[in-house]
Amino acid sequence: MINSYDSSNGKKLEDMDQEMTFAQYLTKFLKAQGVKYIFGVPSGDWLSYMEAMEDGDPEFVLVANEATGGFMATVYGWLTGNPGVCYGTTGPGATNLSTGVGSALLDRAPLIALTTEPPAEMVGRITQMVIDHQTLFKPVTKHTFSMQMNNVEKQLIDAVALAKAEVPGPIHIGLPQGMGDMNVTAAIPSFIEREAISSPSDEAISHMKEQFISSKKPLLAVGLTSIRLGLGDLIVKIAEKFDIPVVLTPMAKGLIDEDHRCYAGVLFHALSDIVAITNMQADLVVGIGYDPVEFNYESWMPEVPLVHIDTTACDIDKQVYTQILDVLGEPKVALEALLTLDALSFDWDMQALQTRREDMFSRFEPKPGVFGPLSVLKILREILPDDGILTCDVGAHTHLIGQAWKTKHPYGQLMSNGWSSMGFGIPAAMGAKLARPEAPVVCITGDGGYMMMAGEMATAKRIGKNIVFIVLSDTKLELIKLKQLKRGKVTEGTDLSTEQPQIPEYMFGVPVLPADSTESLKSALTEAFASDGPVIVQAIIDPTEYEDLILRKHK
Ligand SMILES: Cc1ncc(C[n+]2csc(CCOP(=O)(O)OP(=O)(O)O)c2C)c(N)n1
Ligand SMILES: [Mg+2]
Repeated sequence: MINSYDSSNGKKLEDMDQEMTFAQYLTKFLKAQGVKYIFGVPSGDWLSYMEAMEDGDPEFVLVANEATGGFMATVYGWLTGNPGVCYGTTGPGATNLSTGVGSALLDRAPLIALTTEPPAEMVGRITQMVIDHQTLFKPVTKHTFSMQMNNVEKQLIDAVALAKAEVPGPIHIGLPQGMGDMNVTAAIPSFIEREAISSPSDEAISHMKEQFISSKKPLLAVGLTSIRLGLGDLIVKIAEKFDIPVVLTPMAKGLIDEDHRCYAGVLFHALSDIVAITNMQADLVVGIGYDPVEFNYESWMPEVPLVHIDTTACDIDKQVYTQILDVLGEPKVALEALLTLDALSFDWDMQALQTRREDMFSRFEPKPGVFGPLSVLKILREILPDDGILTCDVGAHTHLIGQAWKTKHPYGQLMSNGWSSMGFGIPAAMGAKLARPEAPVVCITGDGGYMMMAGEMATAKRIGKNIVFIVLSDTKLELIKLKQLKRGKVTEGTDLSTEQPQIPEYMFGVPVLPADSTESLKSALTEAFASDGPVIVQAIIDPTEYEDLILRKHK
């Protein structure tokens, strides 16, 4: 519970308690926590908070739909480690916001969601815009509460500490109507550090070593906790020292090079059946920061023992998987302990692994004469610098990107594979650009996801920075269409239009460059990345490549 956090974390910045309005207090408090932006759509009650932000620190970023505010705050939270902050007004503002806030829950980001809450006496009565925000946010947050006027400092310190603590997630704070203008007397705390993670027990470490030593074919399965806790170097060292394969979840891409001799592929996405050949040979799985929110262990793991190195206990069907060792606590301690073992000789055929890897990537080479998603990925990879960030949406294209895209650094590829909401990619690119202004940022979205978020082109225009949005225009909700095909029954509801839509020159002031061939895409992307502002590249693609590559077996 929230009360268990110690308010002495976050010492007073300014010794003296000061009197000011709550709106002024909240904005000063957030600034001291490294919060540079609040994403949302305003309301009458929010005006006092915007007045308090007049010096632009933090800055209010107006979006077209509050869901975008939640997605941008999620990505901002990932990339900075500080809570991303978003706002929505009473009722419909809050429901829109909740779609983005769910991403912070299931994609694991520290986030503070603010809403203007109706007065307590009106909840349950029939009144314009009024619903119960506490009930609304309960299933999409780590914690939700209504702000009280007494001891505001402790309430906010606890909220930030809880948002950042393992596993990070969203906290919803309902701001009672009219609170912004009320006076409070409180001090501004300094930066609140993430709560330290305790070390795993000696007993768990020694059992882990025993299991590792006695296995013949251990497999490292790496998930998104490893990105958050910066475990990449240690994981690569272990893989190299013992010459063992590594599989990743989609959100862990970037932790090990796709050309590394120990790399076995990404779970769940394209050509997962090739990755499964490696998985099914393992006689021990060592999950490292493996968060099953992306893909449950039992969906791909052979029935062998599991060592789960993470900050939280393993979630798996314990009737089927009976030999599970949780090594809970700071994963670095467990990984360093593995590295102290003498070099061991395992039974993996690393030559065969290389052949499988090469075979997999050769199948991502575009076929001559076809301009499909594979050509888009190939050309973009040639053009995007290594420090670039690619965000993507949710659809058939995500399954391809997850496996085919070569990711040059952690957080180099951003996707929502826990919440998996269409509409994520465009806001994610804007959040990434604000968090990392020096990095080139590009988004790939399907046309269905683009339709959900087209109004955000106005947001991108206002932000004014160079972001390239590639829309894969295949006139279909292709992922669902492929699922229809698999069932042998194509029914209605997946054709977005009967023909390619006319491409406008501008979308809310953002130029749109069409591309329907390798050459036109190359020149459109070159022009787009050279621009000072946002640019849309609308790629008219043939989607037939997906059919052979995605929705394959995992076991
Ligand atoms: C908000 C939301 N609604 C519906 C879905 C289910 N869904 C997953 S992928 C998809 C189709 C996406 O189509 P598009 O954006 O065109 O991408 P494509 O599959 O064509 O690459 C749908 C409807 C979802 N994940 N999220
Ligand atoms: Mg589509």
